[in-house]
Amino acid sequence: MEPKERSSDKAAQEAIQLMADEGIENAWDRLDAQKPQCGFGKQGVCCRICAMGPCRVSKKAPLGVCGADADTIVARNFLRSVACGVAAHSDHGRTVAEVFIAAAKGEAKDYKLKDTAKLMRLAREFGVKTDGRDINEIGVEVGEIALKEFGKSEGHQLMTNRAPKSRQEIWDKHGVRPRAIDREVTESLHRSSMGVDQDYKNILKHASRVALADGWGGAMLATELQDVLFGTPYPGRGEVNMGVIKADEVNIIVHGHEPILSEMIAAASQDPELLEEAKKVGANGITVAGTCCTANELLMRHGIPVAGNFLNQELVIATGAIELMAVDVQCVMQGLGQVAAHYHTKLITTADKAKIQGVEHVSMDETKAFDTAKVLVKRAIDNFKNRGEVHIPQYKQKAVGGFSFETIKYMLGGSFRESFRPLNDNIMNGRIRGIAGIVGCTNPKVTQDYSHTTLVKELIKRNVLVLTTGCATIACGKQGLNNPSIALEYAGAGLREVCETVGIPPVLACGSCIDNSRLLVACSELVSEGGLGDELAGLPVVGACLESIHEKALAIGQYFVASGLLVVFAEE
Ligand code: SF4
Ligand code: MSK
Repeated sequence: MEPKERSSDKAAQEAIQLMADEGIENAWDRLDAQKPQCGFGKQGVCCRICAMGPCRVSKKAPLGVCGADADTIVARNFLRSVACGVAAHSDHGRTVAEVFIAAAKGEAKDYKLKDTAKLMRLAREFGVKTDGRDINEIGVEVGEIALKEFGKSEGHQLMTNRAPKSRQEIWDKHGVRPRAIDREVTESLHRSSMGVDQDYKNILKHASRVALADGWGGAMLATELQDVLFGTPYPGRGEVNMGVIKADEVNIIVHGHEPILSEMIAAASQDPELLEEAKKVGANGITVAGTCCTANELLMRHGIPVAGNFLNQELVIATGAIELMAVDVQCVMQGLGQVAAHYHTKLITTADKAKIQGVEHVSMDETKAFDTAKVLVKRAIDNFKNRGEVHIPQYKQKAVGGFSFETIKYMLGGSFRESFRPLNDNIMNGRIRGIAGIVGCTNPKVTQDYSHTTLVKELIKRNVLVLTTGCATIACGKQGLNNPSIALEYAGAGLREVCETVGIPPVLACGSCIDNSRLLVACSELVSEGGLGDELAGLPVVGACLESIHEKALAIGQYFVASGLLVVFAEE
């Protein structure tokens, strides 16, 4: 397959060709080697959850050994996938909550509670007393309440109270309002084990409940606590695509999801002593760039450049210009090890729960976060001398990121009257025809980025405001769609007029996978602002995930569905 059939990103096409010329495999080559992929697995009708199986149901053998039919097997597989996605996001949230508490207690001295205004809002929401109390004392209590959401023995997820009353009533009526996050994940595994829940409707109902524990639980907590810890994103400029890698500097790629370490690596790269060290080895500076959602987190808060999305992770190493890649959790391909082995790139895992066989591990200890980051940056500097030939595809685009819920509200209404009113009014008067959340991954089964960017262009042309998260955001960024001056050229007259009046681009980069929770809060605000109906289900809002790969994307899709929103989902 030609590089341009594999990716619509010109930088990626160049790197794919480079790897082919050097005989180095990437995800597309491994996909070719896997073909034809299993048809039973694709339809979800293969069950291997007990030792009487694996059972593959077909016309010839329509039931598994236990008697389970196709509906049960498909529903169980789906529930397990959603639960795994929820576990991934929520474990991320739990890690953030632990660091948050440690920061508030002064045990993780390199982290501070930065956005104290947001902390106070959370405190009020959680019923934490604030009068006359020290900010860190409030932080400890807020963090401990957040941490309890994962394993509390009674009550429902606190954040579900943010949804419109009408939606809460629907959840209660159907018994799907989520309890403790861990409980919903555990119950998913129990229900889907052999001989338990064998009514597909009942199984799918629990898929909604566990997914809601993510959207209005684990992921939402992760976003809120990260905002307090690292600052709530505000629009700022950055650059996107492999052209951000600098031939004359030490380059470090941070990849994965949790900003706990990447924030520190970004800070350490500015350390005067380390910059001096870089000079000594002949480099003009230190560039830190991100891939995947770590990139979104850093772009949103610091304008740190983005080197690419999921399918770019192997390609950036093929530039020959990456001294070190530090990875934490989620969406990190094991294939990185063999690609890095062809170059001088030092690949290092940092999360104790996510090691790769044969890859060096440096344990991230939040009590010594900055020191750990400095060690990694120094390793990168020391590796600069080992560089061979460098081929950096010279493509990059300017982008504006940082559209948190708070920012959108502020920009729409202004500092004294921040509100969604102008958005509701412009939807009601027809200038804006609706809102679309374009989210999710990039899958080698389809031409990289093509579906996301084509859909976004078509939507804004038809006056639909677009909000993006995850790798879809980076896909848009690579094609200039997060650059207001380029994106406005594609926008229809009504949308363009509103965007120019308010000062927002027609495509709003809203962050990483966990930040889809920002979209839920925004939808609730559309309802409470009035004029668009009193339920999430009635809103002119759609979510689309067209290049999905990860179980997290299924969890996101399902919590949007269970929140009453229309979702379009595809993986090829
Ligand atoms: Fe087969 Fe039933 Fe066991 Fe699944 S649970 S592997 S369908 S026997
Ligand atoms: S990184 S889950 S490939 S969006 Fe969040 Fe990208 Fe999907 Fe991973």
